[in-house]
Amino acid sequence: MRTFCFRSGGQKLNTTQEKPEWLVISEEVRTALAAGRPVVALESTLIAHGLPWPVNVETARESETAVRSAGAVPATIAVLNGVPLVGLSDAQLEDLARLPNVRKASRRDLGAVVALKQHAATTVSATMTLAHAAGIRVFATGGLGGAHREGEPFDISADLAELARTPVLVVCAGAKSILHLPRTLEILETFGVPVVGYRTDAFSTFYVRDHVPPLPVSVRVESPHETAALFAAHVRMGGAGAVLAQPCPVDVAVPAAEFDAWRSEAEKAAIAANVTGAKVTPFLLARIAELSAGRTLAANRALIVANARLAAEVAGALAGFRA
Ligand code: PSU
Ligand code: MN
Repeated sequence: MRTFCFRSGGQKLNTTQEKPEWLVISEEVRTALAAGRPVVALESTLIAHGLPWPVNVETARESETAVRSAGAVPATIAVLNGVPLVGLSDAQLEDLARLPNVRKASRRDLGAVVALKQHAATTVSATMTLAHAAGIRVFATGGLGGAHREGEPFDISADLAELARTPVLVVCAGAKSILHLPRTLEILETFGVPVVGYRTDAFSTFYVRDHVPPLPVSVRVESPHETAALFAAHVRMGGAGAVLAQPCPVDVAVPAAEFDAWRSEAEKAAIAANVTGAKVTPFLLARIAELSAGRTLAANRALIVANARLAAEVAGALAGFRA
């Protein structure tokens, strides 16, 4: 059997068959992968922890629809009853959006939630791990995790470490504007992760489009085809993850000055409430959504869907770069 290998850190991705037996891939996703058709992974932490009901399930469904309209198959990823699933059904997606006590799992938690038969929403890091195991190369989310500004200085998202080791292209609106963005970019450079600006020279900063000063991307591309060529070359030469950063849709983006006031207020509230660890990001996002009277929620939703659409276009272009 002919196999196509994408090497990274000693890992080998076999994009024909032989999926690991511990992973459950939906029929539709399996068929698409076997036929070499484009598939886009979607994460579940933004459903369970990043957005409130019912915006969460609506956003998840809109993202899946956007992927399909652009000619790819969506594969929303989560762990239910200890089973890692690639390609949730609509009922599973709704369960995940409604369940109150779903664990937020990054890469380090995957073994635990499987062994203990728990439900878990997967962050960027855990979703990349499972997408890669399934043979999916493109993944869409809202904003990356990164280095936080306040609190514990070593609170640096596992998303960054995952990008260093797993060959998946993460399509996002850059990193969350609640983060220390220059530090986040420095860490990505240290880890050898290309930060690709989609039709922009400035790194995207989630809800905000006018970050001052503009932060540099490592390279700019103009099309899905250029993105696919870049990512294929990166992986062929032993690279792992890459970031494709697209700015938030202009009609819903929030001005930096307004955002900064909400952010610092939310940070103070997090410190006062002693919020640490994995709870920091969901807490800040929820508080900022309240302070902005829902404006950041609308922006978050729109940017997630826009990223899903772009990811589908890139996955289509990447289908032409197999070997
Ligand atoms: N994008 C969003 N909302 C989110 C996230 C991404 O629009 O809630 C999630 C992703 O799952 C990402 C996580 O991995 O936030 C980062 O969490 P932490 O800072 O704890 O690593
Ligand atoms: Mn963290």
